[in-house]
Amino acid sequence: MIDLRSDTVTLPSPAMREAMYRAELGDDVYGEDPTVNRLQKMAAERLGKEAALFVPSGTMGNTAAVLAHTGRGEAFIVGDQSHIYHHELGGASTIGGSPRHVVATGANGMLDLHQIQVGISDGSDEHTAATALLCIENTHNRCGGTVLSVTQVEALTELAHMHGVAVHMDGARVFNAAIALGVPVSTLVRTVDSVMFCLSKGLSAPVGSMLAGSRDFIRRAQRMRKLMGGGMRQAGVIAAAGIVALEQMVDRLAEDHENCKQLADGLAEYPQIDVDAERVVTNMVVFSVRNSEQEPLTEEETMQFLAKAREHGVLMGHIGEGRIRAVTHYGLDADHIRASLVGIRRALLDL
Ligand code: TLP
Repeated sequence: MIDLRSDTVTLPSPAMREAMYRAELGDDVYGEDPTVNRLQKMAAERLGKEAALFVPSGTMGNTAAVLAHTGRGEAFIVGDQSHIYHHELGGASTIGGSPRHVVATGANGMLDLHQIQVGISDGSDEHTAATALLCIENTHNRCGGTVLSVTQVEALTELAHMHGVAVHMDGARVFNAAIALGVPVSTLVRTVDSVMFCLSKGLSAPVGSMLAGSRDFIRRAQRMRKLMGGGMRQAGVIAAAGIVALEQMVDRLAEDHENCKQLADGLAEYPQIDVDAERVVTNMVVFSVRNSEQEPLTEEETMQFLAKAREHGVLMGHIGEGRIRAVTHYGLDADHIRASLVGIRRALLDL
């Protein structure tokens, strides 16, 4: 079975398992786990931020960030296709009491600057919650792993900062973005106030994400992590895999990107598949399928197609509105991609 549902399905490398076994441990709630401390220092340095915090998941990292940036009743701006808006249960609003102001997401994951400008409130109108934060996403998941360039990130942060609004980047896959752009990750996140990235996606660690920002921000975020029950004890046993992820798994993301390009180019050759292979720059491809009469599949038919693909050995995910997502990752090579294309072709013939 070739699992293209997500890069979250990656299993730890042998070096990670070895490092986990040997990890020096302590109680991290006392700040005494040497492995967690090392990972946090490493992540902060890598991102060019003052401090970093190890959190159990990307969702908790994003939620802690929003809570740390916004007070109760202060709003944050978020894209309508973002993970924070779509897939995190509205956590920051539910837990922290921060209303969301939603703006449109462009096809490449960029948010409309004009809509942001109009959406920012300074609180002088008693009817409107004052805006404290803008959330951006890079790479952009629902847009198909698209990348915001350094210039785009700078334009967003410049606008927000002009109005005294902080910027948080959901950089679950920010290393994929940096590799695709060919820039150091620290350059890409230089102007944002905080960034979350996941160790447990393309970087292949079994658990964990990092949140980075100023020392003062991380102190507040640490309290929010505790509030959500995310204070972990001998967490070095999982942080050890995170250290290996940062040391050994970043540069190889380029292979995932090449494999995804190969997959997208192959899909583009199938007349029943609608895909913009040009847009594939990282490890995701989003496409939709037409039936033999060239009509778009209904939701139900899309699910049937996915079930057929599964029968032919390929697992992929439905992300709504007939769109299918395939993600390349550690453990898959060019042969797996060729085999996936064969499986998908067979599933199309079964339609
Ligand atoms: N994304 C998962 C699913 O939740 C959709 C996936 O398979 O891609 N930000 C972004 C941009 C993400 O894609 C994800 C996970 C998260 C945050 C949350 O990370 P976790 O799953 O660690 O809470």
